Amino acid sequence: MTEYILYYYPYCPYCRKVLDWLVKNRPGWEAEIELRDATDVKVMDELAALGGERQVPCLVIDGDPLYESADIIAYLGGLDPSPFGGETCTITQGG
Ligand SMILES: N[C@@H](CCC(=O)N[C@@H](CS)C(=O)NCC(=O)O)C(=O)O
Repeated sequence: MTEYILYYYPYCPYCRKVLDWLVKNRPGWEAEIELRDATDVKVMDELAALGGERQVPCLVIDGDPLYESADIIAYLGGLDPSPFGGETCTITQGG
């Protein structure tokens, strides 16, 4: 099972692009992707330690960071939609 965490800023246009894509294309995504708001400096520090860059959006896939909104959407678009709303992804808590 794959764990997904999306680091984002609420008002970042690149983050909105990813979130809007999810809303449109992956019903049920909220249950599968944990959101972490990086406007909290502790969360951004966590992302920087994990991924090496202080930039959002960043999708962390089983601990591996994927930066760049276009790359994130391309990655998500290549996934079989069935895990979203299905039962093959971990539902993470917190954030
Ligand atoms: N090319 C990137 C641009 C992302 C970007 O510029 N993100 C800004 C927020 S809108 C950022 O993380 N800035 C660093 C900061 O605020 O510390 C993408 O498409 O994801």
